[in-house]
Amino acid sequence: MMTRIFVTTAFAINLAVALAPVSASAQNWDPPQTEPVYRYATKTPHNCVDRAGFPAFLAQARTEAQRRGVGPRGLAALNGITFDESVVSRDRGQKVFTQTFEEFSGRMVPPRLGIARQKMQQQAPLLKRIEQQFGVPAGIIVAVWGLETDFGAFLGTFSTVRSIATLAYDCRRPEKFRPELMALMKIVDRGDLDPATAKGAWAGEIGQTQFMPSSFVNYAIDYDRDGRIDLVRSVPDVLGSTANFFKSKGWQRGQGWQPGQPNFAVILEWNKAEVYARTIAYFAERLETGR
Ligand SMILES: [Ca+2]
Repeated sequence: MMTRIFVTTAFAINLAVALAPVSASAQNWDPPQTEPVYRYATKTPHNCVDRAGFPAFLAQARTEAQRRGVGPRGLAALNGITFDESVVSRDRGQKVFTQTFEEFSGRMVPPRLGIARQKMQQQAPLLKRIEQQFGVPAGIIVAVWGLETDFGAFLGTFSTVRSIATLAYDCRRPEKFRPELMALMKIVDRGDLDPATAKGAWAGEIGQTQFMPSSFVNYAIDYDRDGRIDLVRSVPDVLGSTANFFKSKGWQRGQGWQPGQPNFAVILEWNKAEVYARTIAYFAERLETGR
């Protein structure tokens, strides 16, 4: 959902806080009440935290997680984790998104339409059940699935635990990623993610529709009822969880989702970049109308 190229907030806002003091020692492990304004990626020094302090930070994170009820399996997720410089490089390299809707949708949608239509057919019974239960049209779910990971084909190669731990320690967005680290340890603890094999995008998104750990905890569901939530391998869990996210964020059954219609605001909850949200809406419309 929080697709890597869209993580930065608006250019003007970022510039305004480019000189804000760095508070790498912030100790808040709870999600911020309001969306923080982050330091502008390319203006934040790469080496703004002391790498030597990373093991102590991990120890602190374990203590905090234990205090929150995370058991041995979750705590062990941080064993042997090292700071990932390549994650910081990716973070600092984030450019402000400048493509227009026409450019972006033109690049993303036509090459995926054929396989998306196949997926609509292959998964028709599941998608129908999801639409009945959650009120979210199949086209929306399949559009998101295609845009995020090409229907599960490309999940990414970064260690999820290492990425999240690195960003939680780094100076730019600790207020976002420390709560994500707590959520991730919880997911591992309950057996829904294997830390040794969990791989994904550089910013720690999980599974076929790229849930951040906090969204995983709040919205992911065991839709195939096998006793665990698997957003990496179980298509029913992936699609059901994605629909549950949209429903939980206020999706109105039977209402439109184009800009200006009630459900467009819900698509923006998935990704607040307007061009991306409009592309989901457009892709879904193509799939729903068959045109
Ligand atoms: Ca399951």
